[in-house]
Amino acid sequence: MRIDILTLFPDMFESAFSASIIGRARQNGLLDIRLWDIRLFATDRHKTADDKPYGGGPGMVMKIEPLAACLDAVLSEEPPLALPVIVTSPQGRLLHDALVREWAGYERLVLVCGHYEGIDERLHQLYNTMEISIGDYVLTGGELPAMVIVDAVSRFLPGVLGGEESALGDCFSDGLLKHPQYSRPPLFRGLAVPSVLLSGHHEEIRLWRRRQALLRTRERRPDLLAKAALTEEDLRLLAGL
Ligand code: 4FL
Repeated sequence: MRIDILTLFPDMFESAFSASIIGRARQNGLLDIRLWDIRLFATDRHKTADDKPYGGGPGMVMKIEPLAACLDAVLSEEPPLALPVIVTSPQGRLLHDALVREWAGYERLVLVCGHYEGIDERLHQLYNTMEISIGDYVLTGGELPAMVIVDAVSRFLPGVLGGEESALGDCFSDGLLKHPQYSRPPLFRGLAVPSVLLSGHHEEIRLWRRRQALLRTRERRPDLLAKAALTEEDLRLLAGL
């Protein structure tokens, strides 16, 4: 998959995209990430990328000309409006699992990292944009949200995760949070690993884990539990039978 990222701070992406699973995916040619410095498309002497908002008010607005020039370069080989342009913004729709999976099926993604008080609204009139928020908090810019999107999408590309790391057994594949995990040693600072996990009884372990996942989801994310397709067994486990 090719992912074009338009940003005022291309340096921020270097380590996030070089390490670990994303770094490996790029080296293996599964991910082709192209960073575009919006400022290089400004034509004035000072390479201005932001300006005061019309109508007054605090902060600055991302200017349309450098951004549009940069997007035109990115989309130059595409029929106009064909590719959706994802724009990170606290005003966007919330990112969720279904969207991430859908995007993983595309050949290309285009991401614009929002900054300042916002982007000149004409961006959305000129291009097929989709504003996306990664959560209800404000950041210093849209670069971290863009990295979050790249990371989440990449996990669903064939070959990116090794067999050990498969995306299928993960949280949200069945709509529940994961059960607690333990590893060696069996006793640490007086805290023992639940004995069922050491018992070797596979069916008991499966039931214990499923019950823990259900209880945890009910406690922390009742919204997820309400949406999950629960079996008769799940209902019995939740009731503590
Ligand atoms: C974008 C926050 C997406 C959350 C500042 C600029 C943001 C953000 N999700 N904060 N962009």
